[in-house]
Amino acid sequence: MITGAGVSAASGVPTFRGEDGLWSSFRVEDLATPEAFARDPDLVWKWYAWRRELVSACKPNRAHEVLAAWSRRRAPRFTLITQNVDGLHERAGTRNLVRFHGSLWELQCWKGCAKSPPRWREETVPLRELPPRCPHCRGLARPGVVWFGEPIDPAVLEASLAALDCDVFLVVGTSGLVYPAAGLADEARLRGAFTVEINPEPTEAGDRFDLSIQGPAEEVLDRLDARLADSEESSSGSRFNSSQ
Ligand code: BJW
Repeated sequence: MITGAGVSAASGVPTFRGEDGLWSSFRVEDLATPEAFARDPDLVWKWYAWRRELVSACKPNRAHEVLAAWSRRRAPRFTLITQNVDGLHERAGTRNLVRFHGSLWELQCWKGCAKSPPRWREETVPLRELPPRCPHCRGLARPGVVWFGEPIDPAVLEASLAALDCDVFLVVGTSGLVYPAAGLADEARLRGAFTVEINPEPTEAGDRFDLSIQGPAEEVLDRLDARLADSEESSSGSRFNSSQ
């Protein structure tokens, strides 16, 4: 399955597109491209520092909780590919998580110096220095996220493609406009998965899914979880009865 910003909307994390989305107040080209960072790292870091503070005050909602519970016990080959960088799936305890667009809570050396690891965790809020520095070369550090025009980490892409060989592929809370993430559901369907979209609004990708469930993720997933629990209960009940 894949999730997008809509999964965190009920936690108070703004989505990107739409009326109240981040891109209605900020220009992508000024903030979420390597060119923007090269031009004005202070501005880009102010925006990321603000988002880190905002997210650190948010908690996982029912959608994160249900998916975390499924990852722990319900589906044997469960993989959650998330486009979200907020860390709320991790905080809910999700297993087998693939972070497609990186994390707000990781940094990288902007120059990719030989001594620094590709990414390191930095969860201090507020950051001790702004813009933060690479601890190895003292050059600029950058947020460990994937900006427009940047490739997806090959290991992340490989893990994501492996997860597409599945029976059911859920697409939850994403506008499906950003590639290559948006193409994953199509590929899963080509490989034989039943694809299901969960979103309160119709999306451009909507007619490419086998089923679209219109509603907020935190409500739809809660209802699905309750249904699955009911059907598990009745099937274990019938097994018990038949062996009497
Ligand atoms: C609810 C809800 C509730 C509300 N419950 N739902 C043409 C074709 C193919 C590709 C391209 C193309 N033209 C340009 C490209 C490339 C570009 C791209 O896709 N652009 C499109 C905009 C056209 N892609 C890239 O650049 C990617 N890289 C790439 O292609 O590399 C190629 C390459 C190869 C080799 C060398 C070099 C390059 C990288 C994309 C990176 C995206 N990065 C961002 C920022 C991450 C960091 C950060 O957060 O700061 O990722 S942009 C932003 O969009 C973020 C998100 O992960 C991503 C997707 O957004 P998402 O999650 O779908 O959010 P929204 O806001 O769009 O939608 C929210 C949805 O929730 C809505 O539908 C609501 O209705 C719903 N919702 N409440 C459920 N309660």
